[in-house]
Amino acid sequence: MLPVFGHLNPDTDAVTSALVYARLLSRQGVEAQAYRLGELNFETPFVLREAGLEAPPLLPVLAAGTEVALVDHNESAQSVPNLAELVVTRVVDHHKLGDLTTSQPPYLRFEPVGCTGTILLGLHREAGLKVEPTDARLMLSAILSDTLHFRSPTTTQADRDAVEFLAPVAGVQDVEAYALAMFAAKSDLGDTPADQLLRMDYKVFPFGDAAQPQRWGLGVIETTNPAYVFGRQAELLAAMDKAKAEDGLNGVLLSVIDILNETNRTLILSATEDKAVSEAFGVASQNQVADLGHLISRKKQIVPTLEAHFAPVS
Ligand SMILES: [Mn+2]
Repeated sequence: MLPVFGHLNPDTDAVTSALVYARLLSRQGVEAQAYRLGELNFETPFVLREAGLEAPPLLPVLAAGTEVALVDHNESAQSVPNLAELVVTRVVDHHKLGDLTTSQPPYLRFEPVGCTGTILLGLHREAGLKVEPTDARLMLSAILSDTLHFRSPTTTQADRDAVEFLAPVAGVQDVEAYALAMFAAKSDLGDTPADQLLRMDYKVFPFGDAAQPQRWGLGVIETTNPAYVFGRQAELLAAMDKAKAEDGLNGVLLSVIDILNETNRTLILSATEDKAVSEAFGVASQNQVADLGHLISRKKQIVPTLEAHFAPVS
């Protein structure tokens, strides 16, 4: 039974892509089982409930040599801690290639599209398999989630075409209303502890080179209610400080994305973060907040800019 899983601090795409890819593989004769690497955010339970599905189980500790399939990620810092001991046989992903190495020739499927769900739809077509309504809803939800319903600059025509195809198969008549319901569920954060809010959509990235290695934690809160998040600014800054120490990081940033207005205001923890952000983005912070304007994609805008900033000067 091939374990299939997405990244740590899973988002909707990480969870639904594991479910959809495991089912696709099973329909193609490769017995596979979906897992998740952590607790769900507030959006994914809504999606699973609408699809009539349970969350996949947490990934158990896997013995060295176990074959696995990765979806929606490929960097070891975002995966299971003992990834280096496992045998990665398949990756379906839409992120930049990181430090992945394998002991055998793997099946790799990377496409520069807005969502792993879009790639998975293509795999169904290539295999000549009819898309089941439940899988259609999962892929549709993931695309709406990852692209913020086409607001993100990561959106491609392939994502738009996929949504147009999937919505009727999934039985979703009003895509706009469904996307807004997903975003409302995601924004309903209640009294979730600040630590958990920080880690809900949080990834660690290596920057720089061997001579000056940097590890940064980059969190994102996508919300239709940014005022609520900024009401908890002090707690969130304390959580960032703690994460920085615990994970031995050089810096931590938390970007609060206003989904409906497509803006990014990023919390700045200390002088280190302030220096990096003002040099990399040309934006000075005020009261520990840097206004990054319409830079709402970590993948396409924040990470590449920081990567260039920390790149060794030759
Ligand atoms: Mn994704």
